[in-house]
Amino acid sequence: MLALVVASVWAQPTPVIFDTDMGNDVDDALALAMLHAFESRAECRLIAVTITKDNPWSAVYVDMVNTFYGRARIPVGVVKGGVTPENSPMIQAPAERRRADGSLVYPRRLASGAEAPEAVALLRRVLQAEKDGSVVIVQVGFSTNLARLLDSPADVELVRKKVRLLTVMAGNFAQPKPEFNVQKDAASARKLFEKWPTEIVASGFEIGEKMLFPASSIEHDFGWAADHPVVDAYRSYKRMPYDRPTWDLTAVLYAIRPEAGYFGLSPAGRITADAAGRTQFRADAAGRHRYLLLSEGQRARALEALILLASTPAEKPVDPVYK
Ligand SMILES: [Ca+2]
Repeated sequence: MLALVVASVWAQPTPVIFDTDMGNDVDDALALAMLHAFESRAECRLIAVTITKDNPWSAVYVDMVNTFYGRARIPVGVVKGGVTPENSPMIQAPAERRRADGSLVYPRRLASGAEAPEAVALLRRVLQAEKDGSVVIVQVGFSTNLARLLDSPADVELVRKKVRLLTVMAGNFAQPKPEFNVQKDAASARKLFEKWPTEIVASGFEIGEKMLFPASSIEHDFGWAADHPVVDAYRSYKRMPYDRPTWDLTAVLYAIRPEAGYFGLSPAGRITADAAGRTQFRADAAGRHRYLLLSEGQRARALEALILLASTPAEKPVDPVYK
């Protein structure tokens, strides 16, 4: 009983920044839904979303999802001169949906990503406002924004002071193959692993690949909303039904519940990346990097948590269905 009281006094919601290439794969959308579930449970506080896909629909879609979950106040920052500018139906189709009367199915603040602030300035501003050693950053796209934050010594100092942990979905620690998030902006990924001043935990390609988000969950677990922007994204990304690896979701789960035993951890070491987008890990007791491990015994429990969190009803859904 005493332990419960103490826990409730001390368990402050983790301030989180979500840095995403929203639009390139549907796991980013499910990962953002998980963060909203964690915020509803007072386990996290989403202080900003920053985007590394240089497409105007990315910020619009993120803002739509935040608004859908009742959190339109969350600032969204965008990359300038970033990679993967191509359009993507998973973000554009839900953003363009309208009702018979012409109104948007998913209202939002931003009409275009062009209205959003630049990501690095936003990162600086939100970090300055938080307590020292408190912020967790989850990077599930390219390293463009975070690498740019390392360009000024004052910002490196700011990161060192404010950030407790950076989790990244990046790399492959099972096979020496290029991984998309590293490959698309390898210069920034290399800089991040070389210079980022806090602990980094990486969820490699091989972790999310072992746990597939099931199409059946999309079809059955989101019935609490007549229209759901994440369901629409999933249906627009590929032809249903399909199961999809949970890459970005795993980085969120570890970031918010690092002590829950969903995953194992490698020894401490140093991650490096080459120009082709391959990562390498060298164990080193003085290193600040680790990567996630997943045993057969951990797999079912972790996947169930990902599904339950991604499909958790909004506190005040925009368009609730009471059946
Ligand atoms: Ca991603």
